[in-house]
Amino acid sequence: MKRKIVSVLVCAAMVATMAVGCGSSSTDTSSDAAATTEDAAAEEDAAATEDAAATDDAAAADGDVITVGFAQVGHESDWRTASTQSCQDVFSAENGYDLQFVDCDNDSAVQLEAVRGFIEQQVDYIIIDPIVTTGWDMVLTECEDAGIPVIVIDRTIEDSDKYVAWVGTDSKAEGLAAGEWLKAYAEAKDISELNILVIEGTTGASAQIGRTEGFNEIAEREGWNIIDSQTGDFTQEGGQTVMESYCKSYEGQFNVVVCQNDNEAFGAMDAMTAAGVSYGVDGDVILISFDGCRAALEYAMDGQINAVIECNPMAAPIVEEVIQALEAGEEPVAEQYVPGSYFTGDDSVTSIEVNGEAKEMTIVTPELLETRPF
Ligand code: GYE
Repeated sequence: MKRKIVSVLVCAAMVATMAVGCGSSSTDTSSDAAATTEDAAAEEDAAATEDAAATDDAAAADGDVITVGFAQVGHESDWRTASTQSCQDVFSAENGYDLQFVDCDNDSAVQLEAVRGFIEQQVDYIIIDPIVTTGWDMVLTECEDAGIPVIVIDRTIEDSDKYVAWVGTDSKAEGLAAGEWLKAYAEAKDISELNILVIEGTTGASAQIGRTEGFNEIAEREGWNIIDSQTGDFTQEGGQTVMESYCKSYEGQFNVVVCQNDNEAFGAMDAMTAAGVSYGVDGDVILISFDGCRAALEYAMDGQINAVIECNPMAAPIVEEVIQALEAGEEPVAEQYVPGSYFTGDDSVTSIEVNGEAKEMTIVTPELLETRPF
């Protein structure tokens, strides 16, 4: 909004300059009549300019262009691409927004710098998808001092409460779901011993912390053996590198691989194929991933990934509701969860119970993929 007012003033100044220019050229004609006509025209122009400025002011007061700074994690995964797209679609110029987007390339220092840049630009709102959960209180205090509301999206912040709302998914519930599905699947297939390798997400990210906590809770409860758990940084390359080393170190010793996102699973699949390890519905290794982007669901449909726990990246419409509530002077909803589904390629497990709630396992079909939004 501040930006809009500035641009209205700049326009008015430009029109005024043009009017002065016209007036001075009229004196060159040395015709009084022409000068009078020019003066009248200049007066009319000025009046029209004032009217236009008044209309613009009214529009601005109506909530015209809203400037939003978004400090995005990076571009590490298909999920991230979908999240960025969701924000760009919602906070578009057609929808009345000026989106200042910064891809922080998974670097916390860059992310803090991006937020400080938004403060300097005096944006109206700041959206942060925090790479890691800590290190936030100082910069969020700066946002608060500048009077800029912060909305946290997707991942959580643990060391500060200086933000107005959070919109995201429940990563611990996602981890629990992966565990509950594995328990039910092992029972259905009569597999008595589970030897598990985990490829974690970015260390210190709430998605990594929550998914690890949730899955480990079930593993402990069931007495499963987690052989190793290393970070693949939520990337395909990271997943592949970790899996290559797992295949060497634990050859013949594992029958489950849990990847904390789809892209890590794609990398792990390449590494297992190269090492001659079979996976999926007909393979020796049960493969689980999180996110549920289109490519992963295709693999689930083909039986290459056994189960995919969805994490829905389309949070931007809910973030917009928060912003609209703030614009209207209302208290926004402080915490909102984007719901997710659970997918498989076969009917071995039809439903699981997570946090005491029964949830259906959805079998991926070509029809489902046709309407998949990400
Ligand atoms: O699972 C992963 C991404 O924070 C939930 O980050 C998000 C995770 C998502 O890079 O693919």
